[in-house]
Amino acid sequence: MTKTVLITGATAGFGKAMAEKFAAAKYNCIITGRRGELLQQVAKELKDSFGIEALPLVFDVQDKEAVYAAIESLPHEWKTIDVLINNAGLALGRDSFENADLNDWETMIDTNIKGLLYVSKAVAPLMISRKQGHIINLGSTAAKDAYLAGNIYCATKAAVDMISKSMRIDFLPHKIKVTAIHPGSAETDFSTVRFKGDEQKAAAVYEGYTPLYAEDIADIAFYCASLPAHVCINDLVVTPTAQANATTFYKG
Ligand code: NDP
Ligand code: 8X3
Repeated sequence: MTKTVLITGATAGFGKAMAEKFAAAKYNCIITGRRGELLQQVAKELKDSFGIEALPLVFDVQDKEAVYAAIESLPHEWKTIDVLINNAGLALGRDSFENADLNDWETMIDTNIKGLLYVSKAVAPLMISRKQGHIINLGSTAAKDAYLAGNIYCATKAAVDMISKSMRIDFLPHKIKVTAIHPGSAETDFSTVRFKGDEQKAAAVYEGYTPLYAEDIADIAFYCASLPAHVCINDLVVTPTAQANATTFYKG
């Protein structure tokens, strides 16, 4: 039977690569993001390239009502979501605690924590009623260790780590798998967003070593989702070979 994956933040980066990976394996894809035109374009590419069904849903994960309205509006045949990938997220700024912008902090908290909770709360009943499902949350090496001027981004990802652990316990009776994937440095739009469009600063993050690419994370997410029903990867940390943990790199 055809399976369905819902991927948040599929207009770029990991989310787009994951949509392509799952579509290539003939999953039907519900893809979300705020940039409607881009999302429509991704949906068209998925349908044209892989011959699957793709449903674009435009909403901001920070907007609780919009999240619920979008999930409730799903046509019946799209409600059998086998895999939910909570990927939408961002870092804003790289400033020390005393200099950081409160608005940046609030956006990261509202997106990375509250957005993930809204989507999960809206989708979980659909999985619970079927007694099956898999939720994959995107954490980060920043969840495992704080780094200089990473403060609230690290805190939001540590929250994703703990939310994943608690989901795994609470969803046990419902046979829902929960996997947290924690990537290290990956070259996507992430740093351009973090540095608010400063491409030079963004490019400098990836200089002197080979970072991860979006396709690496897509392969890993697909592998986690493809294991037999009795096997669940709980927590997976993946870094470039040149990165040992959140703070230690070998460059040059
Ligand atoms: P990108 O910036 O390339 O992509 C982020 C995606 O999230 C976009 O599709 C964007 O879509 C979506 N998004 C952001 N904010 C919102 C929002 N408020 N509502 C809906 N969608 C939103 O980044 P990555 O692919 O690198 O990041 C994906 C996830 O992986 C994030 O959670 C990030 O924290 C995490 N991560 C990234 C790492 C990296 O080094 N790149 C490493 C570890 C974790 P749109 O703008 O259209 O809304
Ligand atoms: C993104 C990777 O190292 O910028 O989560 O925190 S890092």
